[in-house]
Amino acid sequence: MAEPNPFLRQKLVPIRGVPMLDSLVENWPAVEAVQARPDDLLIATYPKAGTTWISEIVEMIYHNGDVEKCRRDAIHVRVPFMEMIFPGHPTGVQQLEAMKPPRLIKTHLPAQLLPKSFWETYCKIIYVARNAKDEAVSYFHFYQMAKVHPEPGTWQEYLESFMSGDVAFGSWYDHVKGWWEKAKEHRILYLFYEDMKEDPRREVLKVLRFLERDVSDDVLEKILHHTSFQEMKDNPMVNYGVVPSKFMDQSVSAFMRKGIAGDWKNLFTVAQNERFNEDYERKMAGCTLRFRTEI
Ligand code: PPS
Repeated sequence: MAEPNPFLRQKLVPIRGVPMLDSLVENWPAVEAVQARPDDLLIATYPKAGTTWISEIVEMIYHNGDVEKCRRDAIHVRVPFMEMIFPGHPTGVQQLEAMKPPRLIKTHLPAQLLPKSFWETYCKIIYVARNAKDEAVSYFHFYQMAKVHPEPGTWQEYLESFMSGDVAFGSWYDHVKGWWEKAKEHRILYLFYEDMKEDPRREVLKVLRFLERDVSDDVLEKILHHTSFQEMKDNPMVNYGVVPSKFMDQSVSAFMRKGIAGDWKNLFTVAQNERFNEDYERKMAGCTLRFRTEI
């Protein structure tokens, strides 16, 4: 009988108290030793916050709107996922080491686990946050299709895991708060998914200012068009269509699933919503962060 694939339906194990996919543990010393460069741009997010979207926007900015250059490879090759291990591929760390600067780097690590060289080099960081309810829904669908994760169980069971932070990369609440605190002292552009949905032009202009770059109006239009949900959904270089279905089964749920704010209303029951709100107030008490759960 064939051995079970160790990358499928992995268990979560704590790394410095944060639940992580089992496969990441062995590689952790290499992650901690990553040497950041001052010209790196780190894209940090909790999973499902709009990582791929902001990555493609920045790629388009770096390539002055040249769509063909942005189609040269899949997004996880162009913007290596620092702490990740894909079976049969170089690790995120190895990809970064082989990459020519300026590097774009993806991470889902909570701020307290970021390799210290990123703080020391003072490189720029873009953090994107998304409201907790849509996060829970998007992550639940992702757990079902991206089979590196543990089985999610029912929606009710998954929601409990999400609220208690027992999901890959840990607590959403701690993640958004940890990075919010860091944004007070580091060069971090803290963006919100809901703002990007509401007015992508305004948010891309913010990114341009932060990166101290300028593009023509034509290029800005190209960036907005190329990174619209529909364009990205149809683009195999960003929709993860190149990942084998045994790892990401898009027939279970598409990676580019709905791309909206407020989808949580289709899944949360009234009772779940009440319980979630109460728990949310407790966990976010004293924090100045404000999220919109619809736009
Ligand atoms: S991952 O796996 O953590 O890297 O996923 P991530 O890219 O952070 O998040 C995936 C969700 O972002 C939505 N998405 C978009 N929404 C609007 N516009 C654009 N262009 C866009 N690109 C990706 C994607 O659909 C996932 O959200 P859900 O709610 O599941 O649809």
